[in-house]
Amino acid sequence: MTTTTFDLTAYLSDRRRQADEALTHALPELGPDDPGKLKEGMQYALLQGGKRMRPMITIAACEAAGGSVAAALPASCALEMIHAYSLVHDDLPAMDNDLERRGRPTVHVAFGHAHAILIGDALLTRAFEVLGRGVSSIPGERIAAAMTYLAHHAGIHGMVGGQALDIEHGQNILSLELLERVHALKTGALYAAAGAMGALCGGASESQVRDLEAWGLKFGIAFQHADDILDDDQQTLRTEALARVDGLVSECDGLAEQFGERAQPLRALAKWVKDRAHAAHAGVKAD
Ligand code: GRG
Repeated sequence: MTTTTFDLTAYLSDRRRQADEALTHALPELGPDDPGKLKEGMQYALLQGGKRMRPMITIAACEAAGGSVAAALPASCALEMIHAYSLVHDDLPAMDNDLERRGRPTVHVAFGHAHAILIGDALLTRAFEVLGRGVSSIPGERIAAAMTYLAHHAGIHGMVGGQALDIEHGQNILSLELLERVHALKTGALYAAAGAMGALCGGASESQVRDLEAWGLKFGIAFQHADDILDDDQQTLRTEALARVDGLVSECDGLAEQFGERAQPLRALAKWVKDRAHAAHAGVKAD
């Protein structure tokens, strides 16, 4: 198909600004009534940095389906809140025991261990509240379906299950198949939710929702392979992983074809992941 030049940098900058603004309003307001400084902790975990890739995919999927940015914002916020909660819990001493994230002390270092658990819990539950409130233009049954996709992909059959699999295997992953199973659950699942929820909010048909869910899953796996190559993780599988990125991105493009010009952001995002993986493999530091 013919494509006009698409400025991904300008697109991301505009959509990130809108997602950031929506995230600010999606949190409980700060005030004197904040036992344990949980509200402050939620802001700390959610509003300081991060690439906002999951909201970007939610918005791009919604636009591919013919919807507006505004229609995708509640789902985008919900997803980013779940991502933020997962990072807070992942950094805890019982998990990765990380002291810094995004250049600052991790939440449990800044707020204490018990409160970090509660801040994660509060973000997780607030996500469903924000999604449930939705926007008036989206029918309730679509919001309910989006919630089901989100719970499915964030839970035992998605990110939480992937984290458990990762803990079980640790650094001893020698097959690409197992590595991809971990990536699909731990990282891909939230991107699959982004594709499906964006599609639902954009008014997509059932088959389009499934296709954009599949797009998100493949994108997420490719994103994690690219991250591994960039961080020099899983060194023995590096070259195989690069070939998989190419394959996954081309499958993404196949799925996006039906959406024509409206899928330009999705195509540009998939290309960005591919370029990132190739640059990292060649030893060039990407953003
Ligand atoms: C604790 C239930 C639970 C899950 C934890 C998030 C996670 C699952 C683990 C963190 C370690 C890791 C490498 C996970 C893969 C997902 C991932 C790439 C997280 C980082 O996402 P980015 O790059 O981060 O989008 P930013 O900071 O840009 O938001």
